[in-house]
Amino acid sequence: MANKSIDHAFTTRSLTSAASDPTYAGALSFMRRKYTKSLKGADAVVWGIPFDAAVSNRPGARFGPQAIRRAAAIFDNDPQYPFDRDLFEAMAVIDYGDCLLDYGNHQKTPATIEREASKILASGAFLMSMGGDHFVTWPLLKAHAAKHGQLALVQFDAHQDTWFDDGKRIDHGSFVGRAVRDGVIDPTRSIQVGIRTHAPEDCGIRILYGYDVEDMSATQIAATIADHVGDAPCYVTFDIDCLDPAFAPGTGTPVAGGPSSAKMLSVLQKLGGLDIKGADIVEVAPAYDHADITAIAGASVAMHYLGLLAERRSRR
Ligand SMILES: [Mn+2]
Repeated sequence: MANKSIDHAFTTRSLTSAASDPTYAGALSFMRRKYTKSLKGADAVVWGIPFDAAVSNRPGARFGPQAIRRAAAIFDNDPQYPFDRDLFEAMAVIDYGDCLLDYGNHQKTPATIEREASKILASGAFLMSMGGDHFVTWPLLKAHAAKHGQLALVQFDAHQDTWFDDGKRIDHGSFVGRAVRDGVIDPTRSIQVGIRTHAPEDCGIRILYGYDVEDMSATQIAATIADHVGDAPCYVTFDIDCLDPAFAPGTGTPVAGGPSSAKMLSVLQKLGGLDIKGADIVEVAPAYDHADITAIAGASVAMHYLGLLAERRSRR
């Protein structure tokens, strides 16, 4: 048992290098990153946003960050597949904990998330957020656009999230339309992947529907995304309900006929050419999960974001 340690999340002094906690024990943080509210020296920040008051169907995504952190314990200190590297060898990643929200005052929620996200982004670190329902992406997009300008949105989702919006609603199904109308995202460079519902409007965003995704290979899907987004600064949001309920039962609004986790993780791995400015994973609701299927898929999406970031940094 050489070089073994435990509780890396609070015992480590370094923000880099893989942890060696046993996968079945030790303090949980995302991939055992150091838990800290200090942004100093962080290249990337993992942050939980435990909010699910905007759902149209089943609640429970407020437990998403906890479930994803726990599932992330499966990533031990071996090089992470498919990146074949210690993601933290040269990249300092912290777990910033969660966003504190007033569960009795939801109208304050978007401003709180935006303010806290802006604080993190001001440090220069990459922000990878864990929802929460999909409403949380709205204030996250605003914070990222304030720093980087108008963004292309790459959205993995069963739903377009362009339903009715009056600019004030706290609704997980309308943030995309709002982001288009407010100029936060450029619809002509944005793309939605895995859509299996029809909203009243597409807002000019390119859609790859669920059955298109079924017919296409991961390589074709990734190439279509890369062609459409081009060199625009982009934000990637992954609603876990993009996956078929067979691969992600633990979510609020499941829709049959979706892709596998293998296919979509493979797509993510191939997006290294994009100029990704921020990313999130949302809608993991562990109360409806079985054997951590959904939480593991969500943790894997998050790990892939960090893998792409580690690859990008090594290319510099
Ligand atoms: Mn969604």
